[in-house]
Amino acid sequence: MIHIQRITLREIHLPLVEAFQISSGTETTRRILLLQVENTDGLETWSECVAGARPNYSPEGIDTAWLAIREWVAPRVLGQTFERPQDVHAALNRDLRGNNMAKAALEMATWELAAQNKGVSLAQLLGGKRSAIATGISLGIQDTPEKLIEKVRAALHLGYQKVKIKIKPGKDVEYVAAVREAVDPDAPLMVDANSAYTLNDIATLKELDQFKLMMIEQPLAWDDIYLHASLQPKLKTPICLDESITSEAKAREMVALGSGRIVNIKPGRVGGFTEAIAIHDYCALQEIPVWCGGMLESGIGRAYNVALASLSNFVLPADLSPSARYWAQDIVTPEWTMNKEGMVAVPRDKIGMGVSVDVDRVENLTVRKESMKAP
Ligand code: OSB
Ligand code: MG
Repeated sequence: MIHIQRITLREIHLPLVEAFQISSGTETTRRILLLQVENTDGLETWSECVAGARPNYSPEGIDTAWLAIREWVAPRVLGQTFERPQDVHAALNRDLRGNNMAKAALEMATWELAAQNKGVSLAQLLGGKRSAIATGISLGIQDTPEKLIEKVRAALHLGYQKVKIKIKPGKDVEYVAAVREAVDPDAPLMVDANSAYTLNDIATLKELDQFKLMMIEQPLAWDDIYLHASLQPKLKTPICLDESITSEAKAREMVALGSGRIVNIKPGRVGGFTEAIAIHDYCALQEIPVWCGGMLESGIGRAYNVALASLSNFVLPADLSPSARYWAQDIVTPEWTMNKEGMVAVPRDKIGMGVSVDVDRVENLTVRKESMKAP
């Protein structure tokens, strides 16, 4: 039974090992919103709200998510009884629009509580069958093509099964051409534009076709489905939608219009696991491959992504780099690691998410804290 009595929000600051630049902004220190969620039966868990510091990826930021959780999300759940996490999802979506990352942070915590309650791993509760996840790296925009080549080579050497290169106008064809020239002609490369282009850029986007990219992620506007449908038939490279897929309904629009051929699923972006699984299942039926994206999560958010990526239609490598790629020290034990074949193990033999939170360290890193209790 899900019956939450207390939710504690905390903001921690974790410096990234290296700054991460995408077309819409740069992150150097991650401001992370964590939730500590206590059930009445003594079960307790942690979850992560994946919103960034600024609304340059989606309309949410950690400050708006904090407000949304305190004012609207938490009051719908605290002190109420739910049989299943899916019921929490339904309660959070009744007449409460958007705020998906705020909703997801709490909805996903209830899946973890349910896994602990049943004594199964989170992956098992979600219906995931994989025991390891093929992993890709996401490389931020670099100052020069030479620096990018160096990073791509290092990533391939570490065993990453996919290398995603962030692009923006002026840092696209030249950079990708240099990389393709420098690495194996079959090296698994893709690009992510984070909405930096418009239909006026078709010539540039078509030029990218020559580099045998696995896909181009979110070339056009962050909330667009319609214009991507006129772009996809003009490109050989499959379009993968990220920002635009905020629900199963959006995935249906993508398929109906032909706006893309691959979906990046981030549970935070879609309001949690219930919706993420619905998108996964729908895409499986439509033979649309999916993969699990990342939001520079700490080891807590990463645990939730690993569990989700164990589902069967997550057939392409996930943005699930190991802890050391992002942090000098993660906030979970054990830290997330990747083997030489580019695989991250799913902790299927542990109950729940499979890592424990270093609570003392989180306490030390906390810059802001607020608790909400059941009435
Ligand atoms: O578009 O996938 C994205 C990070 C922040 C915001 C958006 C994106 C990303 C990444 C990072 O690509 C992936 C990761 O967590 O390694
Ligand atoms: Mg993306």
